Amino acid sequence: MHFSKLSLGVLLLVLDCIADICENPPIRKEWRELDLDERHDYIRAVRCLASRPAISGLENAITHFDDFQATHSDQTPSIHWVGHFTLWHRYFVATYEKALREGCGYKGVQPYWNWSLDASSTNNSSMKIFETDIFSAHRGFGGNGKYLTANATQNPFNLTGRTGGGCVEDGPFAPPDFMLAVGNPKGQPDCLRRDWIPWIMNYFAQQSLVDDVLAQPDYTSFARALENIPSFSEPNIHGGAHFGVGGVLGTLGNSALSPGDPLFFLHHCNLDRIFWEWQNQDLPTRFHQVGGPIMPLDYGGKNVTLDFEVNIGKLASNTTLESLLNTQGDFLCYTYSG
Ligand SMILES: [Cu+2]
Repeated sequence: MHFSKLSLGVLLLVLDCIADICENPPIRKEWRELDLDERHDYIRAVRCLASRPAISGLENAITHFDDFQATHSDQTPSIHWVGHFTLWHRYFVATYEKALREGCGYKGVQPYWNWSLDASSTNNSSMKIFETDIFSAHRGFGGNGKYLTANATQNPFNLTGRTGGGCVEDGPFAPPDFMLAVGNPKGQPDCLRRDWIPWIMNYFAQQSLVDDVLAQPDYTSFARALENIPSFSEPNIHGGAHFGVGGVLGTLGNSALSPGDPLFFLHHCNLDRIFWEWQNQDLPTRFHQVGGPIMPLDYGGKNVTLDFEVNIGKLASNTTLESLLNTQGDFLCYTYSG
């Protein structure tokens, strides 16, 4: 009798575990694969997130959308040019997607922007990359800001070819409806800004550069190729949308505050899709492989391991790198359309 009770308990436990396994993963899609209603529902949910109260307790965070910007800002020095860069951002985007679903009734998936589809491989100064639906006022996230001059302090890398810097003036994220409190003096939120730089966008978003990253033989070299060096003398696919869209004065070009532009999540979702595609070339190995430095750019120093813990503050619980490797495991549950 006692034995059978125990067996029943074990059986229920096993059934419970099976129920947790990701059976029908939501399929994340490219922005253009979403129909107009799906796009508007995503935008509605992002705006809803920006109307819900903050939970992070971080400085100047007023809304739950702010929480994400503030959490990234808080950790900026320890999550870039490190071995956990890809997995930290994977967790961050998945948590944002969850917040849209659970906090704002979003029924769809986290979309990505495959910028390689829009990049010109023959003309770096082409503006065509900015004519894509992503920047449409009605079918996307609105366009560029007005041109503003930038002084040497604002533009330490002396980036050329800037075209904006002012507030995004059209679409769903224009002021005064959508304002950013984090990183600005208390009580003085600023608008979302964009500062398109065509040559960076076209050059860094090339499919050939993505292919080079995908050809890397192991996690450490993959992660390093994705971020490359903190300089504009060599291209890197991570920097493409950051500095091609955000430029010098734009939100997405500010390394700490970049998640203030809702496009951050479509850009990083695309990088995650590239990571997923790379993993899919050899899943048995790449579900169990991490590497790269714990400290930024410290390639001779201590490396991250599978049990290395990442945290995204109060947005979600701490977790290990290992738990984040499988997008269809018992921790994360999603896949990509291609
Ligand atoms: Cu980041």
